[in-house]
Amino acid sequence: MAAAVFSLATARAEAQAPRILLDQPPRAVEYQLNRLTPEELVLVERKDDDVRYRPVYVALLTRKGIPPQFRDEAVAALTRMDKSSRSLVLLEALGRVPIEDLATTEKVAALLLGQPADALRTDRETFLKAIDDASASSKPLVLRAAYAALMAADGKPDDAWKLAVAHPSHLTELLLGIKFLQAAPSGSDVRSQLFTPISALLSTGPDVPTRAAALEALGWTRQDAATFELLAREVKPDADEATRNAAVASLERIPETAWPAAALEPLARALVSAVAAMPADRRTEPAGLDAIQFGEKLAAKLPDEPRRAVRRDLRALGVRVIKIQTIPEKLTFDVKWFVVEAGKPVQIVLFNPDAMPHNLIVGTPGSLEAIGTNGSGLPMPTDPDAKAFVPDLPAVLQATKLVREGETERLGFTAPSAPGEYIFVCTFPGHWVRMYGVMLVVESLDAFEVKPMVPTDPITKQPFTSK
Ligand SMILES: [Cu+2]
Repeated sequence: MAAAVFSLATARAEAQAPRILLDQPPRAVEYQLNRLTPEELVLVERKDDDVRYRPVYVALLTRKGIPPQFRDEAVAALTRMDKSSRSLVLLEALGRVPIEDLATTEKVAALLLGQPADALRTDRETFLKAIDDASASSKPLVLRAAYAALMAADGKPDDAWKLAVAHPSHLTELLLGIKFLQAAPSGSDVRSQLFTPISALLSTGPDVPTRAAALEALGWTRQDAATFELLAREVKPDADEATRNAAVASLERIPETAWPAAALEPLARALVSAVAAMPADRRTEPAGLDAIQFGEKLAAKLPDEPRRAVRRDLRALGVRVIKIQTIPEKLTFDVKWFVVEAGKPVQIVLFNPDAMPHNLIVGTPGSLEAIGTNGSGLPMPTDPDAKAFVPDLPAVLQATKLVREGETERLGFTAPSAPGEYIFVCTFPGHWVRMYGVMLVVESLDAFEVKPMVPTDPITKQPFTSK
């Protein structure tokens, strides 16, 4: 057979669409596809009635940063091509997603669990067979999703739980799959039912990985005061770190409206002690940063006196953590402004759940427009790790690389010594007019707390109306 080269569907795509040599061994085809950015991959030509294009659909379904319509297209094409069911196609896809790619895992699992209840019931045997075939060591994501799908098909966790208990290490995978039930039609009901078996399991003193998985799962069950209290009890200075981190991650999912007032101050203090017990250089690792940041959130809910005391203790730990997320499809950050102390260490933790890449640049007061327009006008660098769209201007103080979907980037630096309204902005082309905010640098955070002020929005020239 002659070497087949993708011909290109449209003139516009022709300019950019990469050529893939399909008539090569599967590994070589995969290699070519793996080298493409998500933006390039979606431009590759494909035909759903020609199996040679199968690897293209597999890549679209399992790669990071692919917009939802292309994943949908890939599932439909693979179902037809393989004469298979959607459930089976999606379980197979989960067997290919790297375990550390949480964003893609969640999206593919949501396509599986988000099917109508009837469809899930029809595919019950498929889930049982997947559980039978997959091993926890080689296909953990398949196991997690198959257990979640089985529970969703049954509308209750009973049979899945019994099955997991009967297989070594499967219970941990079932627990880690509970979050996938968010997408299922009966998901919240099944999740509530899981509170009882999980709290019973915790009282039996399971090994550390099972305990951590159970605590992690608990925050997805009943998101109420009882769950909060159960989790808060696990945040003790003498708890092992895996247990404590899992409890904190789970606590963060309980809505503030459900927080029991009496539990907040002891928990905030326990977090302070836990972080204080960590060596200083480890406090800036994700678990330390999460604990500090959650401590700040708890402190905000306390009455004046304990609030100031907890905040002082948190500051004494030496790191100011600012968590910023992008809001998917909205071209905004979830933080409009934040305050830091002049000359003190700061850690900005930027998480991008959006399918589109974003960056974050910190600049001097008044530099928003200059950094925005100059950064956006730069070409995309060919090196994927280069800091893209960062203009060569003295006003630029700090910059992240381009953060892709599901990635977290940490920016650690010392706050400027001169107080003022510094700016932060995303300079991906077209974003800066909406994706910006202010880093307010103050002489003293103690003084700021006694007499707070709101910085000015650098575009509207009005004070910000929210944080
Ligand atoms: Cu952006």
